Amino acid sequence: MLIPHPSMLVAPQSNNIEVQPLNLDAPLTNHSNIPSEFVWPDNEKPCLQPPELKIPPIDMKAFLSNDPQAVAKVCAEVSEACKKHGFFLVVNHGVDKKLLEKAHKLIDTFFCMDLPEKQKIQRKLGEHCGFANSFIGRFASKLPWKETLSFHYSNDKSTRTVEDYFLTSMGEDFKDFGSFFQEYCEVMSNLSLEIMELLGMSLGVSRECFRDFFEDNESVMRLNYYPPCQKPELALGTGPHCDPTSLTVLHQDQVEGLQVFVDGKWCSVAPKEDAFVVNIGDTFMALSNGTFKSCLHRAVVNNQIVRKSLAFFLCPKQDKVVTPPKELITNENPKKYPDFTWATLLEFTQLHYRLLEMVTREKQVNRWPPPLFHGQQHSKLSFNLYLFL
Ligand SMILES: O=C(O)CCC(=O)C(=O)O
Repeated sequence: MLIPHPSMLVAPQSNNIEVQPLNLDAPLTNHSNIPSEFVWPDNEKPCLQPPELKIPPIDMKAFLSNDPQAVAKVCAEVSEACKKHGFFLVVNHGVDKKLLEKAHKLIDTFFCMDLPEKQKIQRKLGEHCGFANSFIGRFASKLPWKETLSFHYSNDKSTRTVEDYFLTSMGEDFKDFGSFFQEYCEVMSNLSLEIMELLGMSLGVSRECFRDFFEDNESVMRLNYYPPCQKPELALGTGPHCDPTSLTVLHQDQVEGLQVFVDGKWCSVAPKEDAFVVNIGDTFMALSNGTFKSCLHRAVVNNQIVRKSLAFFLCPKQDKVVTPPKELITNENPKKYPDFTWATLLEFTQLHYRLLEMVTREKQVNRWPPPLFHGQQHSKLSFNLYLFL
């Protein structure tokens, strides 16, 4: 039986975040069609059985073993994957299976609450934290078939950003929820810093170079919840986008849905319980002076079961200047992007999301730098951030 999620039944509003039921007088299950706001144009509709992307499982234990041969092998694999498409898996990462199981359970706990409860932390226009459903108030078309809960994490050990956020906005009942995700983010931050060592070595700079850069990271965590959709061939859970952040460390449940655009076609990334999916974001692409790619991806939905994913988006401290290490700027590979701070890029994503609709896939791949950094050449550039934040 198809079970629509009640909070999907909300209409987009243009100037405020109040939600109104869509004018549907019967449950969605009785409708042969989904609301038109969720229907994607023909040229962007999902392919539900794409080929699988063969991405290398990167053995973190081998990397951390300090065995020179094992390290060299892992670095070569990462380098190849990141130059080609920017996606890889990490296995033997040391993250406790129980932590992941609990995280997935808590996603259910949160998203299965009644809508008014979740709306206690409804994300407001212009903000990137809180609960969002149907991206109300932002867009009137191409809505993602999902709900999300996003929050900030700071690696400044004197703060407990996540715990405080939930305690303040949801009350005492959410203290444990907040402290659990505080711990989850700490674990993700540590893993991301290890991956940064690996990326540094794979790029031929020092092991510490990027680790040090991200040591005081101010990152974003997002829980994605995709209810079943009776017309999965018309809708998308997450629209095509590249992450503007630096590195994404994602854990998906056992339900297929993540797709990556590689070699001109959409490919699926099969779920693997013991692995994290890691992808390069735009900010790291700039830090690597364009050597490593930030890749277009999206998530499709299905008509049977809920799909869940947990995404940790590693970001630099907001005022840090993003500039590649000098070893990566050469005569053969001159500096590709102007320096910027993550705060500026974040502001850009908020002010100008959906400013530029992508015309062709080719343009999407060449979308950097955003117009903000590139004078008035809007027509030549495309920067697809609108579905990210
Ligand atoms: O759920 C997924 O697999 C992808 C999620 C994603 O791309 C995002 O949250 O930005």
